[in-house]
Amino acid sequence: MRIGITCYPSYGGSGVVATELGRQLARRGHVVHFITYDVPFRLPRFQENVFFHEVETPSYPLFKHPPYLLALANKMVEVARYAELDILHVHYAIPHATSAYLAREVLEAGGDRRTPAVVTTLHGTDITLVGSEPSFSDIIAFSIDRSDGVTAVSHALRAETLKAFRVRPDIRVIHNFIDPEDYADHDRCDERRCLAGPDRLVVTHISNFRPVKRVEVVVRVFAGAARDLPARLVLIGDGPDVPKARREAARLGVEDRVVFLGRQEQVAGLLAASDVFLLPSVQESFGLAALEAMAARVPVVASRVGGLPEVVGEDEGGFLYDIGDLDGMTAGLRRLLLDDELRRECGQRARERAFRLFSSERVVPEYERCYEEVLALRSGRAG
Ligand code: GMT
Repeated sequence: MRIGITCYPSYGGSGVVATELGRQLARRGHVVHFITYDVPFRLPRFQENVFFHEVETPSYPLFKHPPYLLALANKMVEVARYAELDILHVHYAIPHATSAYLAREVLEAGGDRRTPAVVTTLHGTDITLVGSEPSFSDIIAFSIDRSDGVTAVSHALRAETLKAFRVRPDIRVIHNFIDPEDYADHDRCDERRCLAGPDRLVVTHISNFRPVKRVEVVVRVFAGAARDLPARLVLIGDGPDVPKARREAARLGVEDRVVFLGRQEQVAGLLAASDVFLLPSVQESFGLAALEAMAARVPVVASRVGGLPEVVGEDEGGFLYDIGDLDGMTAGLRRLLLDDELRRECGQRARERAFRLFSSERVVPEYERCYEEVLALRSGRAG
């Protein structure tokens, strides 16, 4: 198939999933065209069957806000014609599904022989945070309904979407995935030495440091659990709440044991050099970072919210706690840090679960089936 993929190319789970999906599809013989405003951050320089088309948004003094939605729609039309796309797979309802709808309308109105089917994948923030914003809700619902196929990254997100919007119920759940090859056992001594420094244990957190991630809670739970232990907290990523995390570390007197690594493109090595992964978010439609940690044999301590129970499993890939239960979370982290055997067992179970339920080999064919079904439906309608 010839597949156009649009996502947010910046640091974030949805961009990672879209990029990895494109790479996997290309490996399986499909031709993939990324249509985004920048090269997706995990896209390597060159891969057979993978092409990149940059969306440029004109900025005239007249425009207070450059019209990205329109520039993207126009680029989608151009690429769909030139590459004869079968599928336009957009990650995020707004504005991507709206642009894709518009592009398809333009192609149909122009009498193009071939118009791509639009598949929209919901990742969460578009529904749980942005979707609750009344100024976007009508357009989100419309764009979901006008897609030829819709997927959500967890059952929890599907349920949340149907609760928040009056939209079609045929949203299929296709979980996010990891490629086990990226987590093959390597010698991680260098990363380990750098991360652990003089300490023995490494607790890791990865996010975009937005309020939904509760990075101050990450620091608080670490400080409570590891105050008297030879452990350090490694924070990976960047975002608006970095200063909050620094302040909390200073307030709790653990600033010399908290390391801010900033954005890192390849996290598999860093995760493999970690002992426990901490994710106390208030909302997480899936929690890709938790899955990546599990694949790297690292047990997860996280909130029991959104899609995290589907990913981590109760007591399988780690321990989950209700949002308000910070004492429980602190005790769970401490238990894992104190007990080497429990940590090893739990890490092993986490990896087995990640490989068993969320491997690319298992999940990517689900997207292929979804594409085939929407194409069959469209040609049925046309016939
Ligand atoms: O977590 C974020 O804030 C980033 C956001 C994104 O757009 O990349 O992540 C969302 O999509 C990821 C990939 O499907 C999920 O793993 C995250 O759980 C989801 N974030 C939230 O629901 C807050």
